[in-house]
Amino acid sequence: MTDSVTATPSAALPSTPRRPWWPPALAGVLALGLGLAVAEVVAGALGRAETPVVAVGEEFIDLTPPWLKDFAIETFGTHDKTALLVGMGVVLTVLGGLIGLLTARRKGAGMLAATVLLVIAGFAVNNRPDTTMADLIPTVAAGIVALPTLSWLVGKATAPPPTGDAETARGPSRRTFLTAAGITAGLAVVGTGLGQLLGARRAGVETSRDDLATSLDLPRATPPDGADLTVSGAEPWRTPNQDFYRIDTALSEPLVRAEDWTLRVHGMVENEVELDYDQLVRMGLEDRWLTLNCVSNEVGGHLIGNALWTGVPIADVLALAQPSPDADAVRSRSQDGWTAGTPLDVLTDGRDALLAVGMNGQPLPLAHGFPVRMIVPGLYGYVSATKWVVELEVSRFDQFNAYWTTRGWAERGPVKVASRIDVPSSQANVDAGTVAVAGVAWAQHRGIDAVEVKVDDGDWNAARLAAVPSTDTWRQWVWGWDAEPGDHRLQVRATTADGEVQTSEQAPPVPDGASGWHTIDVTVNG
Ligand SMILES: Nc1nc2c(c(=O)[nH]1)N[C@H]1C(S)=C(S)[C@@H](COP(=O)(O)O)O[C@H]1N2
Ligand SMILES: [Mo]
Repeated sequence: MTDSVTATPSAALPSTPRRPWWPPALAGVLALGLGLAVAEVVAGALGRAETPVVAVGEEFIDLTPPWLKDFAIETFGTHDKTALLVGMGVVLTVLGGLIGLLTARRKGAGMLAATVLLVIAGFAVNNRPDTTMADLIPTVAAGIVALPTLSWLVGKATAPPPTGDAETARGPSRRTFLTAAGITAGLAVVGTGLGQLLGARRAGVETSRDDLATSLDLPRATPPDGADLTVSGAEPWRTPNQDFYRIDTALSEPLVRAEDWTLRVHGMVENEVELDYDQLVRMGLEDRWLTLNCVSNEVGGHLIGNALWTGVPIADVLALAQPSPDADAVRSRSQDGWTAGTPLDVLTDGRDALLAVGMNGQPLPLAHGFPVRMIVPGLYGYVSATKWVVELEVSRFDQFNAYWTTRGWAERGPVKVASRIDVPSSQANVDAGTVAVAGVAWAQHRGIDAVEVKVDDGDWNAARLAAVPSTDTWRQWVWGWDAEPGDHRLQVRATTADGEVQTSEQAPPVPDGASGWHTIDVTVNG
């Protein structure tokens, strides 16, 4: 068989021309380019900033050693970012070309190389501060488009001539490839343009926020004296914005510029009111330390944070509208249609329930409800802390359901008294001797009067409490444990200022918040 083939006189076939290298290389470049363009479109549509290209670029900037950064800034000045993007373009072109060539020789290997490249980009996205799983969607979309395109286009680039005629190297199959390549390139260009356009919306909101950072004159968010015990390993009393837990149903953050924002107050009111951002802010801003927590927080969990919020009392805004005496609830609605039902009396009983515009001395971050959100001390977030709020409807609880109350969660959501051990950490090994046991306790708007720690089956020991500016924040505590070698169990419980001792009864988060004592096991080395 082999013999007969090799024996075929070469004169019987036209000498097979060496296939040119560039079509599969071009196919690789275009497939990668289209994938990245799709990522731009998807990121733009979702309002996500982290496209694979942006994330890899940012990781590169972060990983650049200082000498190279200095060199780049010296050489390219303010064009250093452009230089980086051009450099990335060159690298991506070369990589795309190599992947195309590899795919032409060994398809599996080429596809694998392309996948590896996208996985690396995925890691870069994931590594950026502030990203969530949703930020990976553009990169995944890039893969879904780039891989089949690569296979298809390389196939066209390497398709054998339909006849043995050498001329066909320039014949129909080459033309088919060039058409396919042209279409891919066209789509990539259109996609990139569309992505830029969509991304501009987010950029507009970020600009709006940046402008407020200077014009709002927000306070410096320095914790009050004595509030932070600064025990090593414990969570700081003030939660930095980038560490503040984020919970919402929005796949992409609603994008609302402060200039475009309005709040409508209506329903069972004497006067319907509509306020824009400037009108709201001119009503007078107040700064309040408030602790916000999620009803889904498990005992010992971290869906809780404490920040300095700047905003206008909700009661002042409601007073403009004059709620009817028959009303007992306010249904708030976000720009993306999420709703919460809050007791009207809670909003008007004098507590610091705010329409917040600032968080820790910054305009609200987009993820935390820019430009305006609600925050109500003493209630879980799901019944009170509406982000991107645009509407307050004064109503009655028997006349509506809110987002989570139609899904099995309680209609009212007062915060349950709770406490947490931060140090030592669960399963820690510590040395015998005096060990600082420390953590936080909270019962917003009632206040914490005592925290006690129990070791194994011993007595309750009173912890020392840190200072707090009001009853509306969590309170740090510390207790010096004379730790003896062996395995031990630590438990904590808090008592509110109005005398409620935290129950040991364990309840899951559904329907109205978890309860039970935070319990950890530690080993004391002999
Ligand atoms: N628009 C909107 N606001 C929302 C939510 C949401 O899904 N959409 N979730 C609420 C819940 S359940 C909580 S616990 C808090 C969390 O606020 P944070 O993400 O700023 O920590 O926001 C509340 N406000
Ligand atoms: Mo929540």
